[in-house]
Formats: sequence, C-alpha cells, structure tokens
Amino acid sequence: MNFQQIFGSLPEIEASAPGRVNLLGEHTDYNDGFVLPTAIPQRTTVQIGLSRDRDSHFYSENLDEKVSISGDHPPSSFASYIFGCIELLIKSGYAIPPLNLCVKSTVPIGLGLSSSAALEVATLRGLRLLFNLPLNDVELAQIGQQAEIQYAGLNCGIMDQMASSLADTNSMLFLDTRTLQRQVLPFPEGTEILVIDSGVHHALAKDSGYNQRRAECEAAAQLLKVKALRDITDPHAVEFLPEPLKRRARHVITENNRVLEAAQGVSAKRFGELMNASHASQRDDYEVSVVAVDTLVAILQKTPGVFGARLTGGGFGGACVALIASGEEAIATDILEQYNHAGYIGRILVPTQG
Ligand code: GAF
Repeated sequence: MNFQQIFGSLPEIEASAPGRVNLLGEHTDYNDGFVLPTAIPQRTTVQIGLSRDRDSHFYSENLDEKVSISGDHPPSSFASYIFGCIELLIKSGYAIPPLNLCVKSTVPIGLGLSSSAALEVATLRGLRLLFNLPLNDVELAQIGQQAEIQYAGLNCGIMDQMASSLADTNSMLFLDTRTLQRQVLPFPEGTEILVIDSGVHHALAKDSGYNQRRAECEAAAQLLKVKALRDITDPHAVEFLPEPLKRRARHVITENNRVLEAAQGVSAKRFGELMNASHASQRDDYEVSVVAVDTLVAILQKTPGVFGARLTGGGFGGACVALIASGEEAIATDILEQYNHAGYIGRILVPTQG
C-alpha cells in the first residue's frame, strides 16, 4: 500500500535520508570523541501531507502498519521516531498541524546501519520542506538525536544523525562530536567498502547493553575527573579504574586515537590494521560483539584483498564493514560461503546487489 491508497490523497512533499556505516570510531560519540562514518546507498523516504482530521497518522510500508496519534500520547515502534521529531519541533515553537505520513525504507533495521537516524532525518527534512522551517543540517541532526533519546529511549550520541544529515557515499565524514567540527575525507587510495549482514540482529533501545556501556563510560570519566573520556589520550591513565570500567575506558581512548590516526590520511594497509584493532577492542574491552560477528570478521580479515574488517554500529550483532581493494567485490561470494560453512547466513549489503 502506498500513500494514496492509505490516505486517499496525494502527498504534498517527499524527502529522504541515507543510512550510514561507520568505518572507525565506535562508542566514541557519547564520550565527546571522534568518528569516521560514510553514507550508504540505502535510504529512508517519507511522504507527508496534511491530515484531514485532528489526529496524525503514520504508515510504514515495510511493516504494513498504521499508527494514529491523538493528542500528545507517545506511540511505540517506528512511529515513536516520527512523533519525537514532530513533538520536539512543536516544543521549539513551530506550529505543526496533524499530518499524514508514509515511510518506506531500504535501510536494514537492527544491523547498526542507522535505520532510526535515517527515519529521523528524512522526517525532519520533509517537515523543513513542507513548512519552510529555518533549520540547518546540523540542527536537524541535533533534533533527530533528541528524538531518539527522549522518545525511543536510546541514550545515543550524535554520530548517526550527523552522518545521515551530512555524509555522502563517496567520502568519509570525520567528525569531532564535541565541537561538531567536521571534514570530508577521501577513502584510502585504491579502496572501497564492503558491508555484510551477519544475520544476527539487535535491538539497541532501552534495556540493551548500549545504555549500560554509556553509563559505565560516564562513571569512568567521573573517576578520572574529566568531563568526558575524550579528554584522556593515554590508555595507561585508566589502569587504576575498577573492572569493567578500565576496559570500557581503554576502548574509548584507543578508539579515539585510531580515528585521529586514520584521519591523517594513512595507507589502505594501515587503515585496515586500525579497523582490525578496533574490532579486537570492541570484542575484548567493550564487549559489544557476538560470536557470529567475530566469526564473520575473522573470515574477512584473512581474505586476500581485504585490508581490514570490524563490527560496525552499536553492536550486539549487526553488520560488519570491511575495507577492500577496489574492484575486488567478487571476494564477497567466497566469504559468504565460508560463513555459511561455519553455520551462519550472511548477506551483502554494500555494494548493493542488482
Ligand atoms: C549507535 C548510536 F546511535 C550511535 O550514537 C553510536 O554510539 C553507535 O551506536 C556506536 O558507535 O548507532
């Protein structure tokens, strides 16, 4: 079903935003640190029109689910992200009337590729267009992040919304999440990215280990007497912390250092080494990987043509990103076969198939 079939009229506007894959800098954004994502070709599209009654109605083509909102009662599921964006705009003083909104997406859900940020940014772009709102791309990202925190319960950083709002698929967005200063950087020479779904999906919000990791980082920063872990650059400075805070803090510090090194413009070989080290740190110090993902990453890392590979996104399952030699995408078939022999079913997400 499309907008017209669901709402009986044509939409006034359409807007879209991409998912992202993070190449380096995991779990650093809520520590005021550095990240290096790029946009992926998969996008979320929203179509919006004015509601004919006093309620807003949101329809997801992917889920074939319609949610109606009366008053300011918060919904759950996909509608919470849209509702959150609209509520935050209303609270900022913008007059947003009841709406009909239809969403469809090619960004896979629960794989660490920012399906929720793509929905937030697409929604906010649509509302900016429809109501001529004086908001820039950074402000859109900030509102999207708040929608996620306040209405979806994930105490996230700002990487995903900034990447969805500002990144493109041809370059990396080097972002300082404290100052929001950013630089568009080329991929290492002679490389492209490969993203593979591990087949193990996650749900990050609310009760997952994600919010717990963030709380552990904040506790570590407090014991280290700094505003955020970004303010520590020497991993030895955390030796006195109790476990697991020591390992959590060590991951964040070494991960920030890896992003800063990569952003200097290193060779493909060195970039790959930094990705491999990032995976080990996520697995051993931050404990956000799972066996299936470790298996896929190990296969990727020993495949000729792959410079480096790691878990990407929030973790606890999801997708793996690899930096590979340009033109070598065919290696993915063999990688999937090996992964299959190990008992899992993977799927190539980037480059997009067909
Ligand atoms: C999720 C969050 F939404 C981001 O803010 C970031 O913390 C990421 O996990 C981990 O790097 O995608």
